[in-house]
Amino acid sequence: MNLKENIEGRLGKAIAQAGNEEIYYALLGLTKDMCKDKRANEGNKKVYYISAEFLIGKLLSNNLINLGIFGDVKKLLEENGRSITDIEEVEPEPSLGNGGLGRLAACFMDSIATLGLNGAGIGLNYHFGLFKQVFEDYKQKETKNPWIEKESWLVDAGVHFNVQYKDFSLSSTLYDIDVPGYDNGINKLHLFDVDTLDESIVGDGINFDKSQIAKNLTLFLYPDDSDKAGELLRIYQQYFMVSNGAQLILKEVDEKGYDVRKLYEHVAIQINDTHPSMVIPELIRLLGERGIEFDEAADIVSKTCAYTNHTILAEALEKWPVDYLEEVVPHLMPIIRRLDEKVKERYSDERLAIIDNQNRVHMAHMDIHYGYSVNGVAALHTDILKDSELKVFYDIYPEKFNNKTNGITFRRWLMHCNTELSDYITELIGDEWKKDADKLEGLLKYKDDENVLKKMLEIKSNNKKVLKKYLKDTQNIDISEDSIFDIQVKRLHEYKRQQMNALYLIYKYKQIKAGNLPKTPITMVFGAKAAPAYTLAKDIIHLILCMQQLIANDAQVNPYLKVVMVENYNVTKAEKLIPACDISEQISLASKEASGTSNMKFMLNGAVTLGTMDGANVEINDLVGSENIYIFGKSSDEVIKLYENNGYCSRKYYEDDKVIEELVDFIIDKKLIQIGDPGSLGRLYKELINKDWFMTLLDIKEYIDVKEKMISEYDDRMAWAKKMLVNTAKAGFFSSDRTIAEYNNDIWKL
Ligand code: 26Q
Repeated sequence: MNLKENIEGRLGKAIAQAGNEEIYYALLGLTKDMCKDKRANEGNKKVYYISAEFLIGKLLSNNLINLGIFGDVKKLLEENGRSITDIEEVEPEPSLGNGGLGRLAACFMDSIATLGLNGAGIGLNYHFGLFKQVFEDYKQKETKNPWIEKESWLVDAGVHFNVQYKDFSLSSTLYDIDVPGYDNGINKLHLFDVDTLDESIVGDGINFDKSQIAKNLTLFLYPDDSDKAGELLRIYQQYFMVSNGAQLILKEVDEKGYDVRKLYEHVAIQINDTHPSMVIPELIRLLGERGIEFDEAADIVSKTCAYTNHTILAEALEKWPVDYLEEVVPHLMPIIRRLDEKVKERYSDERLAIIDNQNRVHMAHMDIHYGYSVNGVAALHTDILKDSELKVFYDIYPEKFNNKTNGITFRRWLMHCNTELSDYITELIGDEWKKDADKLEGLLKYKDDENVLKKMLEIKSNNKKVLKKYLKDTQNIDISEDSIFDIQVKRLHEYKRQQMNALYLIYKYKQIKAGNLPKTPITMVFGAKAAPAYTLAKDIIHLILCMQQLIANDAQVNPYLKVVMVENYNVTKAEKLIPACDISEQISLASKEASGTSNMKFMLNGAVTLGTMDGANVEINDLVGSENIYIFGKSSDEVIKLYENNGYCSRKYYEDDKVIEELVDFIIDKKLIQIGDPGSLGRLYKELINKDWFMTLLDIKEYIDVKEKMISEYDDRMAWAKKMLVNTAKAGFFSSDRTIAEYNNDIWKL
């Protein structure tokens, strides 16, 4: 049967006669059936990637690409007067992640399958996801983000487990999502759900009774943990994820007839940050139930589990009070205590303890002692872990530490989101780059070819037009494709310094008011969700939204400067924003951004980075060379020293520099107070002067200078296009296929 007959058979009518929804569901069915028929990736050893987040994005187009029929489907739809873009609109985006860590897990799923490796993801099936962000009164409000429909990618696997808590147990159902590799076999993403979930307990916004665990367990990712009930709920969730995961792994090992005493010969478990760390004591417990002595069980598990660290922010490293664990998972505590005792028998240094002297369990410490690999996610990040943050561990286990610089899947982040550039690259250098990303370097031979450079600019301009229409349709905002698109999209956090970008915005606004007009107009785009209980992050969003309003209503300024804060930034929006970007904002305080991955996506799509020497920016800088990137700010060494000797005082910067003072003061200028909330703006103003923990004022002057230089150099269009080309050409290193090959060679050894 040909494609047309297949689809029309599912529709029961001609494609031309069907609605977009009908076509979407027909293609969903077709794709799922094709996955069913395809070979599964297999092998003697399997990796399980356990993660609280899998930010997978919409799946239809990517699955069609990986199955090799995207082009045919697109063409067939066009022949029948339909467009794949309209069909894509119908698909809801699963909201199973927050930011980089979750999107990385999704890219890794794609690459593991694409390399034909035997692997699976293990996570939770949150019905309302993280939350949906809406703007009201220039503030972020949260609502639930339902995404599961009757027909979806989820397939009931018919697998059920019991998970035991202190006074009750919960039963689970496993839902699977197929992950087709690009021109390779199929893997599975396993998402566990609790059978007793009750969606109706969610009232207005995202509030629900946090004590009703059986009903609330898989409602939300990262439910509010600002009180004890919230923290307990997070432990309930984490244990549900790892207990189901561990039971599934042992079930598969049994089915294959492997010896669990040799678990590590058949299984590698990658622990994605500390959220799944309880898998270690849980596996030891389950091996104990099978009659394996504690020491041997601990040894087996230690040879099976590997840990990835994604942050050096102390506050994000999980430490659970012993009392809380006793309340939720008392059967794990004797195991954790014994693991801690064994550590303390060998090492007297308090900093190495699993249970500290305040009776808190350090999840990362458990991972490092009882895992066989510890990796950071960019070269600089791993160095900082070794030299400072985890130095005491590196001193005793140097052989466990390794770096795995993050990557992104080029299927989604170029072939799918930027078809025109992708096709043009193929026209120039052939399509080997799709399987061997380093081949992109072949583009370098065109770096002085005017026709090629012009074409690059034309494609960028086309992508800007697409984004322009999208923003008009979705947020009723007008922007110009002839302006510079300057974009910062990522989780909202002080260390990422969206507030510094907002201060630049104030600077530019004041410049224009004073008659210093930019030669080319500038469009500044922000996209970010703030954690619901993170007040300052919400204050920063408020400032940006107030500036957006102020500028939109100022006829003197808005021909030259526009601000767009994209509502509910997610993967789908990223796919529209990234191909249209000129300036990629990667401005975290050096030493704080473990890697960043949007920096890689922007680079691949021909944006030029404006950044600090932080995370993977350092590696981007090394690859493209200083003429193709704009770097500013203090180095990580300098910043680390400032923290060590309390050497930063923001007030001094504020008081000693007129320009800085004027920018900060504008946050509480009456023009903004009239639009926004004086309480929120005042709080941010005071914070910047009195604390500014992430040193915004330290780098702001240099940031402004370098950004101004960058904007002026944009006008030399040919020189700029060359930078674009070099960035794309050098992005091959950041393919997640490379990252996964390294994980496999160095850690998993499948
Ligand atoms: C911790 C405790 C309590 C509640 C929540 C959390 C929590 C939740 C999410 C801590 C961390 C996260 C997410 C972290 C994250 O996304 N990290 C990013 O990981 C990317 C992939 O490695 C890196 O590129 C980014 O630099 C890093 O910020």
